[in-house]
Amino acid sequence: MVVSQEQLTKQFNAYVADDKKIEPKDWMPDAYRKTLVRQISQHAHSEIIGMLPEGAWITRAPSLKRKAILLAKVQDEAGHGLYLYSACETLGVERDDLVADLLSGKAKYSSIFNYPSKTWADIGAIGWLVDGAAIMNQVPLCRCSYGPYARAMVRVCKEESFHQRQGYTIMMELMKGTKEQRDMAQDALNRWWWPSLMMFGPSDKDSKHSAQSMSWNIKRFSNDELRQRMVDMTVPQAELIGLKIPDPDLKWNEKKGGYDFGEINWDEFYEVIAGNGPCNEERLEARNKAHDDGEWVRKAAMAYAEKH
Ligand code: FAQ
Repeated sequence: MVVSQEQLTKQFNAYVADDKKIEPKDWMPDAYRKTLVRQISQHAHSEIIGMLPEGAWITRAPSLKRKAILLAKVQDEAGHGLYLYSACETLGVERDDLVADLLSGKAKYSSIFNYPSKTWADIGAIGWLVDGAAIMNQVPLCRCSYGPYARAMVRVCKEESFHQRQGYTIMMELMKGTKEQRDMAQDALNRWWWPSLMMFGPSDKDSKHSAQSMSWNIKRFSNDELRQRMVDMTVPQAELIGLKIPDPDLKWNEKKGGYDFGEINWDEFYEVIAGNGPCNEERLEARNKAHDDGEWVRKAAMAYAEKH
């Protein structure tokens, strides 16, 4: 029986409306597939590039215990990248092509990873704020309409919640320390706060994909809704350990039951995603070098696979 395009579209829309999962072999509109490839591949690239700012501190972490914890965390991020590339491949794209787009600078990855990790406190701030923002954004993605992405997110979120606590305990310990350590923690918060809020993407009025992605149940909440939740969750955590959020406009708003906060520097955000952030060049260079250095491993793995 030949099923018309119209019937397929109707069936797809009914699935989405009933909150059922779309699976790789199901029919889906081209634009839905394209959106998923875009978002999942950017997400995968973010996990891989995201290993760099923290990886730089593994050898410098202040104790063997902290080195082991950080090593495990960075390794988790590599794993997240791999689940995400696999989820993306179920949509009919080749991982090699996705990686090539990352290495050439064509593909986007999260703006946040283009900022430098200058001190040990930055590792606390990254875990607390960056993984915190990642969880806020990714818990709703566990209910995304595309099955392989949703399922990958379940495990990723469990691991991210460990990461977030790991970062917060670093900040907590520093805040119990000397004045120098407390200043270091505050300085890290000052530098990572605004870039962490930028992770949620442009404000709703400028977000070109949100409306469509929400109607397909890929995204469940808008960029601004999730950003507001992040602020509301994080401010009490900062206060509890004596840190000050670097925002003079931050104020509790009784009526809305959340914080009002200052304007994000959108010029900075767009510069960073256009490739002109503080570390964009360095990140791509490091990733290209790792890829080139690993060529013999890929060749050996292919030769082994061909033999068996
Ligand atoms: N950075 O219309 P929208 C992590 C782009 S994982 C760079 O709002 P959308 C774990 C966007 O792609 C962090 N580009 O787009 C970890 C689009 O460009 P395009 C990554 C951004 O897709 C922790 C354009 O702007 N998480 O941190 C950013 O509806 C520690 C218009 O934007 C994910 O990827 C940005 N911040 O909403 C790892 C989560 N924001 O493609 C290591 C999944 C926007 O048209 C260490 N992704 N753009 O050229 C999402 O939820 C969504 O894709 C958003 C953006 C919310 C990021």
